Amino acid sequence: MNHATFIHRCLLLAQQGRGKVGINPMVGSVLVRNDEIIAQAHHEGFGLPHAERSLLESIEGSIKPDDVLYVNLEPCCHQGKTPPCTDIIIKKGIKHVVYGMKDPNLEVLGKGIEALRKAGIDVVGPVLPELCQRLNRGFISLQKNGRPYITLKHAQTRSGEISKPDGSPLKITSQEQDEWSHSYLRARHDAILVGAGTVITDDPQLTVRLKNKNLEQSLTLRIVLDPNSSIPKDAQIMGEGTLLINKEKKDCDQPREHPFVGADVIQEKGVMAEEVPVKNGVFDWESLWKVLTTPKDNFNGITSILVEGGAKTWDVFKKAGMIDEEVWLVGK
Ligand code: AOF
Ligand code: ZN
Repeated sequence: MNHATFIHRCLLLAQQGRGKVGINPMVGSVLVRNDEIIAQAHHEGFGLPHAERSLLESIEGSIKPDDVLYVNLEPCCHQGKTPPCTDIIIKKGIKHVVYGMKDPNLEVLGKGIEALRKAGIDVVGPVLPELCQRLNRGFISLQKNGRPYITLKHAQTRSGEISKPDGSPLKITSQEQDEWSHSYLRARHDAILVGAGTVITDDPQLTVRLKNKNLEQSLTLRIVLDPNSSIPKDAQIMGEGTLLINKEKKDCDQPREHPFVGADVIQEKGVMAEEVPVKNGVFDWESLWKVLTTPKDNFNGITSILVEGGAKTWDVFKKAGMIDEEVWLVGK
């Protein structure tokens, strides 16, 4: 029996939850009998049943003593919005569980495994922990650091330019590089973040455009740090799936309508807007993370951000040490 093959399969399933699970982890699970997958499921969305529960509830026949349940994250043993997975695993008579990584959530961490072992279940793992951790780096970051995982993406020419001398946009990257960054950067983060300056000069769409149409997913949130509500209301980015972060009204030097675009436009275009206090000239990080990781209405929160610029925004993140990974795309 090759455990790694089946954990791989769990990871593929888990990814289908990207952009839907909010601040929860992406989790996939398969049930294996005689080396063959006989059932599979993934965590389909925030507040919805967990992968293992979905899988076990879909099984009609009885569980056999040699059946093995695979899951890329340690099964939970706590009551959250959904009941503990360990309960249904035990109740259904599963005797073998293989997991990919421990759950960093302190309510679970190791206790899920313990509960299963206590019930006489043979538990094997971690299997492929690095790959499992890579997929759920956002969830891990949120659990451990209280903030999303942050990747900075830079693009510059070989001689170091990021725009034309007059500040107007410069095409830096090749089509191949663009395809790579859509598939490997934009599609693998919950949100893409830019500063207001980038929206004003470049008017970007910030959507995920994938060559393989089967992989198309447009659930990536677009965040604009727009303290002074200065982006034009007809910017391409003004639409559903965009969140504007504005200064609090009391921090504004001049009285003005707030947010600038007006509640009517926000509603008409389906844009979300939140106010975050400013401290020492930048948004207060803790308040920003709270807004981005607290589910509210239709927003389930995010756990990873791709910071696309511009230079001022990169600087603010770097100076504050709010950075986990940096990618440089160097054009001609
Ligand atoms: C699993 N399988 O598919 C997921 C797990 O509020 P709840 O009930 O959705 O619980 C969320 C927590 O449960 C989350 O923080 C993480 O610790 C675990 N997620 N566990 O066994 C799953 N999504
Ligand atoms: Zn669970």
